[in-house]
Amino acid sequence: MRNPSAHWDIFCSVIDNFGDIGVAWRLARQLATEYTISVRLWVDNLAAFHHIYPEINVSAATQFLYGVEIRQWATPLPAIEPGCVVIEALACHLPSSFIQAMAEKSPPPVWINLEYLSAENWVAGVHGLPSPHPRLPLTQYFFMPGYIMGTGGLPREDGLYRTRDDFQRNSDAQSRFWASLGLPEIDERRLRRCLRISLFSYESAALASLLTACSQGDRPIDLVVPWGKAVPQITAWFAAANVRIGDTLRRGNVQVHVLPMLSQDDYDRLLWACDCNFVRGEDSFVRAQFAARPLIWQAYRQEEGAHTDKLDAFLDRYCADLPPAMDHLVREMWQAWNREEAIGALWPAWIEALPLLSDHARDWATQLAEQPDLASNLVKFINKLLKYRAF
Ligand code: TRH
Repeated sequence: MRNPSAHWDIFCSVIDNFGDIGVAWRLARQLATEYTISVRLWVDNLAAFHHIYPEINVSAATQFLYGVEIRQWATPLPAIEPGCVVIEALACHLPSSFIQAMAEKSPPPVWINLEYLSAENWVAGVHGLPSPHPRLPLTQYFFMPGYIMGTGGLPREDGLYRTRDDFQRNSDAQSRFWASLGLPEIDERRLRRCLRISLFSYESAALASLLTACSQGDRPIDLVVPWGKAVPQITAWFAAANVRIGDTLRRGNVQVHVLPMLSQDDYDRLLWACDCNFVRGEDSFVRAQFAARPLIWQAYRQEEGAHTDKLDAFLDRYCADLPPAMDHLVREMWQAWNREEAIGALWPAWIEALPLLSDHARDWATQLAEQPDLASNLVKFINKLLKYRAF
């Protein structure tokens, strides 16, 4: 049965990197597959989309995937009738012709401003607030993702934890996954003590210290790196000439495997399969929390250091149940990584603490699942608005 609030428009402008499209695509796909809502997703950079979803045809003006109609957001936008819901994802700005068309539609669409994620306390106070348009008969509503009740929650599709647990319990599935990535065989001796760590980061002055610490540590470490911003610095640290996808670089106790950028679904599997994950931005950060494995987050740098407030706010929540020594270690490590300071002095303690940090990561993921997810909160919020408007 079709959902009565059928036909939603979601607009996504890729400001940089992959987080904007990563979040918008997850939401569009979940609304279409779990709520049978017909979604039209407007994207201004299909090349970025193709990186995280290789099925995307970068030159198609219209294409369908998982029941989502994906439209190239060209300028000017063709004259089209807005859907009954319009979502402006992550600070993108709707074309003024489209806003005009929204104002002329009767009744006007429910207009949602889907904001960035933050663990800060003010988020719950802003979530759901209306913001009337200064000239037109339109109201926009703030929808704030967040970690606590009273916020919009986190994007988490149905069955995610079941799929994760099945994978994490199945060593054959994990071996097949590693083989599918073309990782070289590890001899048994190395395998028993070896840790696998994924690395997704921005350029960082701290990267060299991570590589040095891994190379000098007691345990062999496989650092698995999807192609991206970290590669030039890794290349420089190894004094390698020309690093390519598929290469393996070795020094001391560290091996770096350079992978292609994976599809979003395979990237999830990578997070689930690793003993620890370095993540960044917004979406990989959330997925790493759902992976129930220890993580180190590099926040997306914002003007006037706004990202440090986000970092502190998250750490306050994440560390709340940790014993003091672990609390201290997690804070020190994350702060140093974000300040791009050398992390070598903290690394042995971090490796030592991985079993405890793993237990904590699982508890944290379980706690997150006690909250309704973002799509269900959004559908509820919009249905309420549509219902009141009908009277
Ligand atoms: O790529 P990011 O740094 O994205 C952003 C953007 O910079 C954005 O403008 C900013 O607003 C936001 O951060 C806070 O990091 P993020 O958010 O983790 O997005 C990465 C996406 O790429 C995520 O959906 C996971 C996906 N991904 C893959 O699909 N395959 C991969 O191999 C990797 C490493 C990531």
